[in-house]
Amino acid sequence: MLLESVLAGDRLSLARLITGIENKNDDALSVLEQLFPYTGKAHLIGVTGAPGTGKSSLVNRVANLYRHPPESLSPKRVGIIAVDPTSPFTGGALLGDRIRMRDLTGDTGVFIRSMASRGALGGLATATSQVVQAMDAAGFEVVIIETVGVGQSEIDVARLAHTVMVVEAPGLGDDIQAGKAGILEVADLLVINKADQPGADYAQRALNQMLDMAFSKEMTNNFHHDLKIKTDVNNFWRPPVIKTVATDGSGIGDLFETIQKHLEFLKSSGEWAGREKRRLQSELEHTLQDHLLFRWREHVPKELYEEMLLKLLERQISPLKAVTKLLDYEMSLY
Ligand SMILES: Nc1nc2c(ncn2[C@@H]2O[C@H](COP(=O)(O)OP(=O)(O)O)[C@@H](O)[C@H]2O)c(=O)[nH]1
Ligand SMILES: [Mg+2]
Repeated sequence: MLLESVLAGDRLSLARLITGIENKNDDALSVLEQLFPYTGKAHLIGVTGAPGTGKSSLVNRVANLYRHPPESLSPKRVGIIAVDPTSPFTGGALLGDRIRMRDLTGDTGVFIRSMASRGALGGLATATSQVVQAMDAAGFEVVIIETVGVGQSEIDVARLAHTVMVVEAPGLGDDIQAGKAGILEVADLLVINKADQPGADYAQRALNQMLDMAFSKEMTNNFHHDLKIKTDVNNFWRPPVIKTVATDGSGIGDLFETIQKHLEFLKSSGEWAGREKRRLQSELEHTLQDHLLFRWREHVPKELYEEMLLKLLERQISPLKAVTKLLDYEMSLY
C-alpha cells in the first residue's frame, strides 16, 4: 500500500506519490487525502530571490547543516522542493551535485524534488502545497522550498512557508530586489549572499534602512495585519539581515542559528498557529474556487455563457447581473 509505505518514509513510494500528484492522478490524490492527518509537523522554509543570487547553494549548505548540526541539536530529515526549471538540482551539475551525491550515496535523510513553474498558472501554490504535504507525512521534519524571482506567484509560494528567507546578492543591478513587489513584507530573514563581492555592506545597510522605515511606520500606525513585524515590544520579530558566502560557507552557521531562532519565535509567540491557520485558510479558498469553477463549467452551457458575454458587450446587462444569471442557471439544476 502506497499510504503505509509513504508514512514509513519509503523514498520510492514518496517519489511515486509526488509524480502522481503532479499528474493529478486520482489514486495519488486519494492517498494524499488520507495522509493529511499526518501532516502539519514539518518546519517549512521558503527561499526566494532573483536568479543567480545563490539560493540553491545556500539551500545546499543549510540542508547539510540540518544533517550534521552543531552538537546540541539532533539531525533532521530534509525535503527540498526546487520550483525552478533552471535549478542546478534538476538539470545541470553545479551546486546540486554535492547534495545529490549524498542523496545517491545513501543519505536517506535528504529528498530533493523539482517542479516546473511554467504553465502552472496559479495552480503552482496548490501543487507545491500538496508536495509539501507528501514530504511532511513521509517524516521530513524540514521542507525547504526554493522559488525563483520576486513575482506574485513566488510570494504565494512563500506564504506557504513558516520561515521566509529572501536572498539578495550585491551588484546584480542598482536596485535591491526586496524593495519591490511586497517581497520585504513576506521576508522573515534577509540574506545578502555573495558577501565576498563588492557592495555587500552597502546592500546590508540599505536593507536595514528599509526595514527600519517599515518598522517605525509599523510602530506609529500600530498596523500589523500583513507586516510580520510585531508591535508587541516583548514579542516581535524584526527580520535580521545576514551576510553569507555560500561558496565557502561563511555566515552559514549564523544563518542556520537565525532560522532556529525564528522557529523558536514562531512557537513561543503563537505565530506558528497563526500561520498554519492562514495557510490552511488560503488552501481551502483556492481549492474551493477551483472546484466551484470546475463544477460550474461542467454544468453551464457554453451558449448561455456566450450570450451573457454578448449582452455585457452591448451594455445590456452588468457583469454582476450576468454572474447572477449564470449562477441562477446552475442552481436551478439541483
Ligand atoms: N562569489 C560567489 N559566488 C557564489 C556564491 N554563492 C553562489 N555563488 C555562485 O553563483 C552562481 C549561482 O548560484 P545558484 O546557487 O545556482 O543561484 P540561484 O540561481 O539563486 O539558485 C553559481 O555559479 C554559484 O557558484 C557566493 O557566496 N559567492
Ligand atoms: Mg537555484
